[in-house]
Amino acid sequence: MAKYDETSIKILEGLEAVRKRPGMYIGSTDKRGLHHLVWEIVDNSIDEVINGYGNHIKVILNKNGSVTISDNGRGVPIGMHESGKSTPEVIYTILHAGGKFEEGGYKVSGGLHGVGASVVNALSNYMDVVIYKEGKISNIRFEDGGKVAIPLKQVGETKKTGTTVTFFPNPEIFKNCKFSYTTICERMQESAFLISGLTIEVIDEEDGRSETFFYENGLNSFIDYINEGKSSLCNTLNFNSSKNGIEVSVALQYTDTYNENILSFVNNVKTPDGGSHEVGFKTGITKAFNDYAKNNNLVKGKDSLFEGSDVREGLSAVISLKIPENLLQFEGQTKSKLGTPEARSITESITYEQIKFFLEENKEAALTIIDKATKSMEARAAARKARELVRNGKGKEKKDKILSGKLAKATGKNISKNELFLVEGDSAGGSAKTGRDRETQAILPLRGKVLNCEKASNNDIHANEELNTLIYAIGAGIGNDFDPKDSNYGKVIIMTDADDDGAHIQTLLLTFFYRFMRPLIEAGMLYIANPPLYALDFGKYKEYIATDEELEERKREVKGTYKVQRFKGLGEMNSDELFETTMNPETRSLIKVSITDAALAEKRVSVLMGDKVEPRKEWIEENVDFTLEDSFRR
Ligand code: 1YM
Repeated sequence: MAKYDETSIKILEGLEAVRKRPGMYIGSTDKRGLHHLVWEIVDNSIDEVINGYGNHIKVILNKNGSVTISDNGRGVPIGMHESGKSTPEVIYTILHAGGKFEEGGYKVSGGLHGVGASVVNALSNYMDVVIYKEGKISNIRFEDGGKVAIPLKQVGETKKTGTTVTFFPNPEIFKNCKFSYTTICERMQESAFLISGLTIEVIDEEDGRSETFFYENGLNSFIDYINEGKSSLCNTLNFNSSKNGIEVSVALQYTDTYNENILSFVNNVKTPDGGSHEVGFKTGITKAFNDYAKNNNLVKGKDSLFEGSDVREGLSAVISLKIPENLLQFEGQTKSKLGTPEARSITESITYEQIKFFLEENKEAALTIIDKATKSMEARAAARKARELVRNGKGKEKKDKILSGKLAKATGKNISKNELFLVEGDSAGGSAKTGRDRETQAILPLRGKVLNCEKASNNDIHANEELNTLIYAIGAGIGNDFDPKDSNYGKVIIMTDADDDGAHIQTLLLTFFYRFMRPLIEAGMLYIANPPLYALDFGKYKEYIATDEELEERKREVKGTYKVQRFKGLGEMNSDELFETTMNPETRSLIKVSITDAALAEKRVSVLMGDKVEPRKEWIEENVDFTLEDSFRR
């Protein structure tokens, strides 16, 4: 018995360590860390499916803020563990417990943290586990970060098998405990793409939304989804290979767009920062195209070799690897980049062989893609010449001419403090020019609609006056040459009306920045201004209000007489008002644009550029990270 107490104390100490340093186990305690809890539990269900048991996973966001995950696998083992505790108690309370509890199990999914269900338990107010197995329904409940509240007991009979886990995250640990339906759907959809035949349901009990993901054709379905609405240049190409226990599966297709879209996964978990498998894939493609072009006299001379980016224009690809645990290596702070060196060589050789074979067998598609790559190569050369001109001072005249009369420059020389406002319309542009802080704030009014960059090439961009002005004003190049360190401004701020038109212009600009100046977003230098929607006019002074909810709240609180003024556009504010509410660093609130996940953003940009207003609004709400710089408006 004494031994039992000792191990119990050790376990509680273990879970206590998780609570003290949650970041060590789940990366962070922000939105990302919160969702990590869900992935940990879902990964156990996915492992079960991959091992051949079950085909259905359900994720329910409950009304009270807890989340329930269930599967129809074998059910967590319910026997006694050698320690004298029930197996579920061991699984959910001992750190790093997992894997082989009965014969034949082996962990395939996860692998990034792989810390398991006990960490989720440690970081939850309660966790409730229901197991359907051996004809019985069994239940165990933990409270207060993993203390057994109700030991494992039978609560009924059943013919089903499976596991259901419900947990409520600890609000003292997580800054924000609200799960995002969209984030969960996105990840679950990805898992459904990667595991053909698996059905995943996501249900939001709060507002009744639900989604079911099921794909029969795995990676091919994934490519269809990514390329939805785009014109393809060839059928989806599909190949697999395995060597030394590493399995590689790839699906790819070219479209007539100009962007590259490569998604990679290891053991069913996304590797957003790529790594050795992506490097191998890219090298293989570049080699295959160059060899094919040389052998068929499609490029001349040693100087006109394709660069990688040339042969990836318009390419969508999904790369999925299965790597045994002993060969898994990850790099980077978030462990989101594959390091395993063997993954590179095997992915490179299979990609090279398959692409070369594909090009030889599909002459027409090959010529179309080679033609596209050749144009990209030529555009690269042209861009280099243009840059050299500017660098040698010859292009300066053109640049000054383009900017003159449009850009109101900031007088201050401290670039990191300087801000560029991109303002919708000449009238608001005028107010902004008058009201601004001349030392640090520059104004560039945008006339009319910005070019839709979703399908624009570098040449189209350079031919567009509006975007040219913007590129010159920022002064840090474009595309592969863009370097945020060269930016003339520390912040670039999009300032549009708070209506549908404004949202559209915002989207067009975000698309442009996403496609052609992505490092600016990654460096946290792109912002959206947040003009007020209303003012309460008390006669002597005005109070500005950002949202409809806030307006309702203030109406209830405020006594006395006032008029409600609704701002339809920036133009309705005079220059002082515009400065005070939207531009003054002391009083404004800015929204920092952040792309946590470039691949999803890519899909969203496609969604955004469609005609539907609703998904666009939802995108802006969900994606533009609402980290308000100044926490509230005065
Ligand atoms: C909603 C979460 O955990 N399902 C699940 C988990 C396990 C098993 C089946 C299972 C595994 C094995 C044998 C085996 C287990 N997970 C763990 C650990 N759903 C969910 N379904 N029999 C059943 O691996 O041999 C241990 S068992 F530790 F990873 F959590």
